[in-house]
Amino acid sequence: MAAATALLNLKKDFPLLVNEPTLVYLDSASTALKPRAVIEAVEEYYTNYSANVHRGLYDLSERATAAYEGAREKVRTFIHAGSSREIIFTSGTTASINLVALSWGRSMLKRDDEIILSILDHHSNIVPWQLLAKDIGCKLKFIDCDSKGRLKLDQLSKLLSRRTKLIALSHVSNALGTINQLTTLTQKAHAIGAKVLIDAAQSVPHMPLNVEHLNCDFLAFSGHKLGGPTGIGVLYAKEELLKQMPPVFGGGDMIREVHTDHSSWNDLPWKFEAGTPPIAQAIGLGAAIDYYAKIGMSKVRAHEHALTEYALKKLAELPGLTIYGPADAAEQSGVISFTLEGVHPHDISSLLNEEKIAIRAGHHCCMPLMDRLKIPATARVSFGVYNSTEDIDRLIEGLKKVQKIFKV
Ligand code: 7TS
Repeated sequence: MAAATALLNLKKDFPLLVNEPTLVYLDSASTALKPRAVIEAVEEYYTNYSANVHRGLYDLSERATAAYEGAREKVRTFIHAGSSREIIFTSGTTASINLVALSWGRSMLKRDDEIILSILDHHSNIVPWQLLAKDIGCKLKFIDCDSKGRLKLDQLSKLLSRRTKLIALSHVSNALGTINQLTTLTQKAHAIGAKVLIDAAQSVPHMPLNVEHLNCDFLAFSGHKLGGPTGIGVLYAKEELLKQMPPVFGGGDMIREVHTDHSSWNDLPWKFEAGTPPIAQAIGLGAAIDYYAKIGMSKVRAHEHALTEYALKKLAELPGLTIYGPADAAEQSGVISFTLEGVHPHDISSLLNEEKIAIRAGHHCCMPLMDRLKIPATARVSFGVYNSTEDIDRLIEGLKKVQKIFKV
């Protein structure tokens, strides 16, 4: 039985669940539901002070600027960065990783330099590096995982070489939920002068995170997976790196001076934020951070750990069900991937949908991992602060119905 004391009771904070009380939403790894406070913060901006930022010398614009920059400060505090100059607003994890590849990658790497990724990674942390590799001739290497989806970190010493310039990998696997232990990896990378990029899309929303303790050079995440709006994300990078990196997009706001034959760049972080930024989205992300910070990320993790433990136990009781991933709540975030013998994952998802249960089925944007596991797809449930053990009981009942229909 799950540690009941750890469980939160927060459905009432989420208008979508209040309006749809019979819905069981188990797809938070795709995107998280939005708490009322986020929706209200966005509405407040559009209703009462929807001016542009950094340019108007009038009250409304100053208010918008203060709210936008205030959101940056909330992000800084939330991930424990040393300075708000290290927090760049982007449109999401994908954009953040691409920014590093296009700016740092193109300016700092040369032909035959090496980048180490992992087989667990999302396409967003593979394809930008493939594009870079094609562009400049650098090489990609992959850390493998074992049959339980744990990274084989002992391979690192073989993979690292004097040509290694970057290790980029996910903190938590979106497909299997594995929590990757990164401290030793970061130390080893730094010992040979390589940088470390952490794709924290699936960790920032689910556990306490401190970039100074992680000692990473870059870290990327998306606002929408943390209950914020879509269209906003964050790139954290160490200030000394951002100072050396050229801008990727040119335009308004990112310049200090523009002449017909040359331009100079604005201070950090604005050097990397060309054009009108996603103002409402940043303000909404700030409200999401307030919401999660008030709960406390240790409590969020404890809640999701309890749900994962409960779900792993219940799922293991179903005949013909195979779990991919560690199948140990201590080693995984609130993501569980599985298959049911004799039923395609897409059929599981469609039939559960008829029971008003939303889960994801497919390759989860992790085709190399699916190839490695020799499966085309899995069914995946993923939890958020609003889920309950009743949701998992409904899932189990739904899966029993699926088995009945397929006579397995
Ligand atoms: N990295 C990881 C680890 C992810 O899980 C995702 C999205 C991304 C990067 C990309 O984030 P985006 O906000 O830029 O799109 N993961 C998922 C998922 O698991 N299901 O839908 C999206």
